[in-house]
Amino acid sequence: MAGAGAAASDELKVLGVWPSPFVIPVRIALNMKGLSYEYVEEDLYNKSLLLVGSNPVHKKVPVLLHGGRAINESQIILQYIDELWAGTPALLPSDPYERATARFWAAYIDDKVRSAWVVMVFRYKNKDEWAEGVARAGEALDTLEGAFRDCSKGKPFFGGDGIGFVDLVLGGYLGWFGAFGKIIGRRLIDPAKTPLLAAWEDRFRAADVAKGVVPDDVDKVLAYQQVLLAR
Ligand SMILES: N[C@@H](CCC(=O)N[C@@H](CS)C(=O)NCC(=O)O)C(=O)O
Ligand SMILES: *[C@@H]1O[C@H](CO)[C@@H](O)[C@H](O)[C@H]1NC(C)=O
Ligand SMILES: *[C@@H]1O[C@H](CO)[C@@H](O)[C@H](O)[C@H]1NC(C)=O
Repeated sequence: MAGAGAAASDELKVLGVWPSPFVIPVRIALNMKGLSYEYVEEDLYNKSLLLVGSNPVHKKVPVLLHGGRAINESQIILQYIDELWAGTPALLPSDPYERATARFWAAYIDDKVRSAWVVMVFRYKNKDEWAEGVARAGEALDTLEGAFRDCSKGKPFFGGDGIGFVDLVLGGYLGWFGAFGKIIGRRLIDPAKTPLLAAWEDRFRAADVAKGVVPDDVDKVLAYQQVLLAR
């Protein structure tokens, strides 16, 4: 790697917390690109000096450290990775219109799914508000069922044959969706209502690059939620 934008070394480090829907996509993207990286688990209630020093404005994870330089914000990190390690597998399509479409749906997820997730995680003790969060997630997932039909064109992922940008952004939530599924007694991505997305969920979870990154221990996620609620 050369040029003015090049990092001083190729060392990669991810600062994260294991159930974070924003950290998980970054780790899977690095796996997809075949890049090895050091993963540093943060305690969000006692942040490391490295995190505070790397992202002093937000002090949020994920942060990708590449040769000691910080890149912040999950979707920006995904684009950085895709631009720097261009080529196969690509996270974003090469066609500008298709790239715009992928960014549109990623932004939609970051708006509608994230806000419903925040309610489902943090308003758990207010049953009315919580049910409203589940309903709002359902509405967003209905919309995403149509997006999946259009984007995938009959292929397994939003990105086509392989996992892409939109898959990663939505896939980051699957650990939490599993936990909410245990609470509501059915899958949050309901196969009866959104069969394409339900089948997509199964494929995403089964991908080698997602193994060990997407949490599959529902009780561990629910225990983490209790820690968050206790603070
Ligand atoms: N927009 C950010 C959101 C990141 C975010 O909210 N991270 C949470 C963990 S899930 C965090 O670090 N929270 C710590 C804090 O707000 O103090 C992204 O996409 O990276
Ligand atoms: C906070 O983290 C530091 C190391 O980063 C550790 O030495 C200290 O014991 C931690 N404090 C608490 C209250 O967990
Ligand atoms: C990362 O965040 C810090 C502030 O927290 C900012 O100064 C820096 O420019 C950001 N860098 C990137 C590449 O996101």
